[in-house]
Amino acid sequence: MPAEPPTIAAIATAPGRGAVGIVRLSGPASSHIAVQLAGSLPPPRLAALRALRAPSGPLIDQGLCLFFPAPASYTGEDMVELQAHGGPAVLRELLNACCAAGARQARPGEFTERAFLNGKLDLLQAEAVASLIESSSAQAARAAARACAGDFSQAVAGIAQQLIALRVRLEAEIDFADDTPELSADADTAKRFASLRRDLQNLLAQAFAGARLAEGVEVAILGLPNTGKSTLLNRLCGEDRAIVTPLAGTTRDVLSVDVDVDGVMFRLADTAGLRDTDDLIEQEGVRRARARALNADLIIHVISAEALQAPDPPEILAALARGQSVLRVINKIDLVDASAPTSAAVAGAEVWISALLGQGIPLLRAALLAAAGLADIGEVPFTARARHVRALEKTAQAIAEAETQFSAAAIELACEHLRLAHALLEELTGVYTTEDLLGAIFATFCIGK
Ligand SMILES: Nc1nc2c(ncn2[C@@H]2O[C@H](COP(=O)(O)OP(=O)(O)OP(=O)(O)O)[C@@H](O)[C@H]2O)c(=O)[nH]1
Ligand SMILES: [Mg+2]
Repeated sequence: MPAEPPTIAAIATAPGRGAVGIVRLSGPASSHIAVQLAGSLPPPRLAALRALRAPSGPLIDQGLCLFFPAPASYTGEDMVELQAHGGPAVLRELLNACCAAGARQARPGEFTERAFLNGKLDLLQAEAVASLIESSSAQAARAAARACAGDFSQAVAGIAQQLIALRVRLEAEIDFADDTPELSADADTAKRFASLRRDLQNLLAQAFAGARLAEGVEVAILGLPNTGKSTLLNRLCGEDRAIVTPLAGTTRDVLSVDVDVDGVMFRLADTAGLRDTDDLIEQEGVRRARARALNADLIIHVISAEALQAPDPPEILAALARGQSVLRVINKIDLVDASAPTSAAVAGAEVWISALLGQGIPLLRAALLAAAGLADIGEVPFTARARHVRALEKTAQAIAEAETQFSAAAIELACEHLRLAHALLEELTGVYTTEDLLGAIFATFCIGK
């Protein structure tokens, strides 16, 4: 018999003061602990008013008590919710009382981890719970709610089914290797490979968009000094955040500001102008700008319309060589004559703006979405994480490899790669997990979730 899990308790509502605050318990001793605090338990799932006190202690508060017997609860275990007045002292006292009565404080994400371990949610749904809580736009929240409800998991299951059908078919061929495979069966298998590849590419694109929506896009604003990088940052966030002066070399520290573009969070980093300099402080600024460029999902390269002939800084060439997305933004168009291309005249690769006057900014916002791979994506079907995108990419590689082997009639090798692809998908939904992976995932949750 496995040992009973400890009963855990946590304050489930956000820190601070509120009208109502909730302490919840999960585990086999939940009802026993709640009886010590509340005197008696109400019938399952019915709220009742109770005087709440520490075991044989003074009154802490009067509040509502709710009992959710296993398995019909969030975690799948017995759970109790105590709803009291939402003051930090009251809730701390209630939590202490739960611990005095036999509970231990929950770790971050431990309730959801138990829900996962008890089969209430798969791993994709569990991670979506955190994304839903962290959502900072309505679109991100809607997509996270769909992922919580299982939309992403179902899409992965659809791919897994196709994969299983293909494995069954190919493994049967190995078993009957002496019989010559029929040509029609081969053509059918090839078709199945093609359809699997196509569906997986679609899912990958959706997961990519979902991850960008949930996690935001890291953007580094780079360029030569005095091109208007800080002015652009201020324009995009609508606030006077970065210092702007006519002097080249004004910005030294990296300044990060979150900007919402159609529900997607762009984390813009204004950086020091790129140049060789003897100034020690500016040198450090340039070093920081380069470091920021390395980790950016997207680089905005700001160029002055007055100095279009200036060679691109080596940092930009290096970013392009690394395969990073670079959006060229020609700024200060108000200073050049009317024959210069206007923002509308240049499609895609370059955007022409005046950060000072606000010209071309709507186009720039659209170009940011496009450069981040989110143009015309419409409503993103579900949120995802970078982990999922990586796993799906590896799955796609394994399937491509299997297809190559199949075309070369190396059926056993093809099966081996399909087996790997299948294992990768199962790791995604949590059929197979390691403690390390679970630890890393749930540690990012808040306590009480
Ligand atoms: N006319 C015009 N001036 C601009 C525009 N954008 C910025 N400027 C001016 O250009 C100068 C430099 O602007 P900043 O935003 O500080 O430039 P920067 O690229 O951040 O400069 P460093 O931090 O020194 O690298 C300031 O005097 C701005 O007012 C623009 O669109 N049009
Ligand atoms: Mg600046």
